[in-house]
Amino acid sequence: MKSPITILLFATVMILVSCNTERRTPEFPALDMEAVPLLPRPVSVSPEPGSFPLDNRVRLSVPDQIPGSDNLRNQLSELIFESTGWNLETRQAPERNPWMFWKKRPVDRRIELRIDQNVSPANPEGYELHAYADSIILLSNAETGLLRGMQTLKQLIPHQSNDSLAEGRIFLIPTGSVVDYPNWEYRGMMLDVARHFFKASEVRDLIDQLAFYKMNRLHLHLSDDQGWRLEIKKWPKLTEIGGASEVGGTPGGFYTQEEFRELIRYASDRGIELIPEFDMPGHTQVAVASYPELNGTQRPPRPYTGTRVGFSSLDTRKELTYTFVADLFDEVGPLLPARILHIGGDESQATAKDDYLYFLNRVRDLADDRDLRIMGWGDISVARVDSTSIIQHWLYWKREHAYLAFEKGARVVLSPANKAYLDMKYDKESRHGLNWAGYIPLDSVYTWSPEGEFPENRSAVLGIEAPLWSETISNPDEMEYLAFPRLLAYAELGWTPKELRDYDSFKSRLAGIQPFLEKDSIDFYRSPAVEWE
Ligand code: TNX
Repeated sequence: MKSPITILLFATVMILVSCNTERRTPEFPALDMEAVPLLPRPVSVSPEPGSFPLDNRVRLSVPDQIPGSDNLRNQLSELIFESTGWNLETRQAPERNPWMFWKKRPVDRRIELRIDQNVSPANPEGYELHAYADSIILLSNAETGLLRGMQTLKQLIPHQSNDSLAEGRIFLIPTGSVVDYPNWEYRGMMLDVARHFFKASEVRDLIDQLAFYKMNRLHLHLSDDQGWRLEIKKWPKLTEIGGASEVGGTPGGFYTQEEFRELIRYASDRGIELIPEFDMPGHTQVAVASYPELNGTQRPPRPYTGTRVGFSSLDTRKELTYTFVADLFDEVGPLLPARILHIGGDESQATAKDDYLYFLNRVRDLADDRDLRIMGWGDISVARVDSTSIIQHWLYWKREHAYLAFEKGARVVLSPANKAYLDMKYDKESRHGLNWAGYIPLDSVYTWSPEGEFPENRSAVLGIEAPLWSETISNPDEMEYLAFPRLLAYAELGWTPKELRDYDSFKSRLAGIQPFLEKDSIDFYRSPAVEWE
């Protein structure tokens, strides 16, 4: 017969054993971080052979004290969900229960975001990502840097889970560190929603793509001869008449202010600033068709569905025109957290030279009164521009516009049409696009050196933007055909320092990124330069 003492002892041991929930961490294969195609290429990658097993018990930790913590938590959960299909818990580290001192702390594998002022101190987009066997720590001095780093994390998660290494599905992430920050401050794309309209949901999909490649500006060309795309409450006919059609005469569309506010928020949650453009005084045929009293030409004020340019103008000598612009700024200004508004100003051939200057200077006053900064195409540098203005260099043979801008202390964004226009055909076989600035195959994009454009003014150059005009594209598939994969090359020109850019490396990483393009159903152009899978 066993004594009660023995039974008690036995029971105690059994309880202790069963309480110890510690799982043995199996050994996972060592992976090489440098073998993962990261695009844009980071400033530095230091592999540490090993791997972090991402399974459905990993905890996401985003401390409340981090600025933008709610948004960061959402973005991180969404990213993990998209990559793995799991809704991982976001919570603080589990506390050890002092009454259960014999119990080991449960395995605490986590992905953690932290603010650290020592990371890339001069750059709010810089980040460090450290992947260890038991944790991934993402650090930045600001919310934006954490958003950028998350995209690197997304690229580090394999497309396929490994189902043979553990009981459940597991995604192995290579261990090591990435230290990274952008080459240029402004890394943008423009979409022309005036010539052909693109719905808010389609623009959101594009924003996701821009964010994935760490781009940070989306310029929307919201008005042109063929369409007016934003509701202006005091001037309702702009969208009633001006929003109704598009190039070719098909039905157009427009965004309500509410939708537009949402779009700006959607972009800013992903670290992207949205810059709206209302092109004036030219490129305004549909505005004067909506309100003939604004017409500054002899041309009948009827909507236009062709693709010519340079024939329309607002009446620059009529006070009503300035009431119109003031109302426009009053309604749009409050929607813009970044206070930057693009006023076009290109190709105003139907406006007399001194009327053009008079108009732009009056518009500038209206913007100043509302604390709005003006951005405009190179053409506007002949008017009153200064250190608050941003000039977009597009006419590659008219460098004097850019020089004038530099002289006046303005900042310049580089979009020379022969290098940066996403609406130029790849080659003569291209299904869509124009060719007035030449053909732009992938290698012409990648080997373009924005650094070489105005080296003597480098500090006044903000960065690059790739405009996509929509005369020849009318739906997302056609848009994607022109934008992808060239957009990825612009993303790398914008993010990666020149010394680290290498076309062969880019092409092979591009092929490696292909599964992401396919997963998002991007209808990319299969450039023959790339060995697609
Ligand atoms: C020139 S670029 C334009 C646009 C056209 C584009 C087509 C610029 C400021 N103006 O109106 O859509 O060419 O590539």
